[in-house]
Amino acid sequence: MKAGIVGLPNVGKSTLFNCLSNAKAQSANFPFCTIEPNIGVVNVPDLRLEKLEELVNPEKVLPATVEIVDIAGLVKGASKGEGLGNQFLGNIRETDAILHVLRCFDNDNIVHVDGSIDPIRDKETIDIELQLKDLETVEKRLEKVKRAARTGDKAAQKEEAALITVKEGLETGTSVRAIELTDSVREEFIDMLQLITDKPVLYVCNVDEDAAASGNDYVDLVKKAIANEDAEIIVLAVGMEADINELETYEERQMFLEDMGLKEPGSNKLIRSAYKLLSLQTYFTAGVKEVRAWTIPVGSTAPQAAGVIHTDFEKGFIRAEVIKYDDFVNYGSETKVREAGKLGVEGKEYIVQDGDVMHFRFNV
Ligand SMILES: Nc1nc2c(ncn2[C@@H]2O[C@H](COP(=O)(O)OP(=O)(O)OP(=O)(O)O)[C@@H](O)[C@H]2O)c(=O)[nH]1
Ligand SMILES: [Mg+2]
Repeated sequence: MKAGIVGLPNVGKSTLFNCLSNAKAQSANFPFCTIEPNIGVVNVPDLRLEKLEELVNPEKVLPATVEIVDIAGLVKGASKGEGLGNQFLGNIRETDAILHVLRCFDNDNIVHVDGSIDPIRDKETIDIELQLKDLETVEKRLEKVKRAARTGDKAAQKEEAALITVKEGLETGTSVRAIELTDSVREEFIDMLQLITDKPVLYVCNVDEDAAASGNDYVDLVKKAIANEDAEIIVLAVGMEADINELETYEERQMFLEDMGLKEPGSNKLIRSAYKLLSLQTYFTAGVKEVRAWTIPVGSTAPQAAGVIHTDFEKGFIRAEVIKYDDFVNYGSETKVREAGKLGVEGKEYIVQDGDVMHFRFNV
């Protein structure tokens, strides 16, 4: 999974990047601090993986990962070449989700490019720039398709109609994800354009330390504004989280969190929300060589899940041996689960459940 961070300049995007990833991005109190995109890999935190490690004692443990891309801030007019952000929007075209950072904290010392704190206005500014960027993509495609449509090409005519619907939606300020299109039209003509406003979005309200646990008035406004959007929202004190991430030991970090009235680091919360937003879940493989977490869409069949490891596993799928995570932990080992008759043997139709410990049989 890959996620791109967007927002106005100086709202805390690179600070968020730093609290998620171990790669360090430069963050500073001036707009357009970031020019070249920062790319980092974040391990998906999962306590179950640690438990499996304890039980299996493998040579190595591989958590699921998420790739994060932090780009320059966007400003009004970005799509017309204002600021820096627009030229980097291409870097988030290939992501699966957008993390939209909104400044929800007061602080006269931290410059706001539009002079005041107003997350709703900021959100609109960004939405419009992203929509204009998509409009550019759609218009380019439309030019090509129009020619083919004029020659009587039926598929081109269908595509032309779809593109015109999207174009008109974007022109009236609607993000592509909210434009009414049938699933088949989306699949056939729209998905391949990788439009930015078609991607699922997670709003990250960046608040002060004292609002980390319970939010503030700005957050309430954002919640209201996005009530009709099919989006996720989380509240994070991004600056504080980045400080916590700097601490050396797990114990130190835990103590800091407790002092702030928080149970876990914001990065956990964020990744959980992103999984929910994208309807993703985790299954495990647990051998002595390697214990590993894999990411799959909710509803995946056993062969599809196997395909994430290797396409041969999917093509040559015979069956899957499945242990429920709780059984693995309660019985303590694969052998004991087997002896207790709790190991499931599943075929091609099996729908993998979150936390399943899987072993695939296949031939190539
Ligand atoms: N008080 C406070 N300051 C913050 C918070 N988050 C970020 N900052 C500060 O805001 C400034 C800008 O943060 P960055 O993360 O560099 O912002 P950015 O969105 O990446 O900015 P550009 O790269 O310029 O687009 C830095 O000085 C941060 O320390 C926060 O939650 N609270
Ligand atoms: Mg930055």
